[in-house]
Amino acid sequence: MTVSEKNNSRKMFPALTLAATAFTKGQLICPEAPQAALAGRSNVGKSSLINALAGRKSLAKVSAAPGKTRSANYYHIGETGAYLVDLPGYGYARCSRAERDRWAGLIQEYLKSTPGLRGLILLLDARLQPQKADLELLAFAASCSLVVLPVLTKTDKCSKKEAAACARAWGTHLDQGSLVLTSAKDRTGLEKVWEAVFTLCEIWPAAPAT
Ligand SMILES: Nc1nc2c(ncn2[C@@H]2O[C@H](COP(=O)(O)OP(=O)(O)OP(=O)(O)O)[C@@H](O)[C@H]2O)c(=O)[nH]1
Ligand SMILES: [Mg+2]
Repeated sequence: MTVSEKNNSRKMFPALTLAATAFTKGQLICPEAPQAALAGRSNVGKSSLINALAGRKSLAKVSAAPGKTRSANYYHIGETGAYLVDLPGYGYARCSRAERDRWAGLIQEYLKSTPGLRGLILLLDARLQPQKADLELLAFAASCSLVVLPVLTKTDKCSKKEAAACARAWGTHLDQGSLVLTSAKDRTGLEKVWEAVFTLCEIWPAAPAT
């Protein structure tokens, strides 16, 4: 992508602002409001993708150590009334059993009890074969009849060949054609993710003035 393409793509992105943080099921908000949520294993790059989508460095907290996001974080999408929601990661083996159960309970409750949820953006590491925890979440999403948008992350860290092999491996579990390849680092694929969010939430937000 050229510098001018990067600048143009930034201009079309709406602002994201933190609206609410839910550590417990009782703190989940706005179940009826249109929203799309980012889910994926710990460390896959959910919060980094939120920052890249917002064009901000530290809107969402990012860490090289897994288990950084411990709450469901709701972000306003511009002034549309719709939300983008950053969920805690799952499958992080090194935190306590109680903590893992709490996060899984929060994610499942959010997915089950949010009628406004228009789609789940499922983040998958472009360098890895499908993992058990990913397949479990995919099955859970199917049991809730959720639309899933699969997104490969960290494509800057692998070759095109590796990312294509990962996409093929996912082809037996989901519609390979709908996979979006992204990198929060070099800003690949962000327009496609935003377009999918706009379509899912049926919004066409005004871009912030630059
Ligand atoms: N090279 C590269 N690194 C990335 C990318 N996305 C995320 N990372 C790195 O991966 C690590 C984890 O990123 P996070 O965004 O915190 O991951 P997360 O999925 O929100 O993690 P939890 O909150 O623990 O569930 C950080 O060190 C990021 O800098 C990417 O596209 N490219
Ligand atoms: Mg996070």
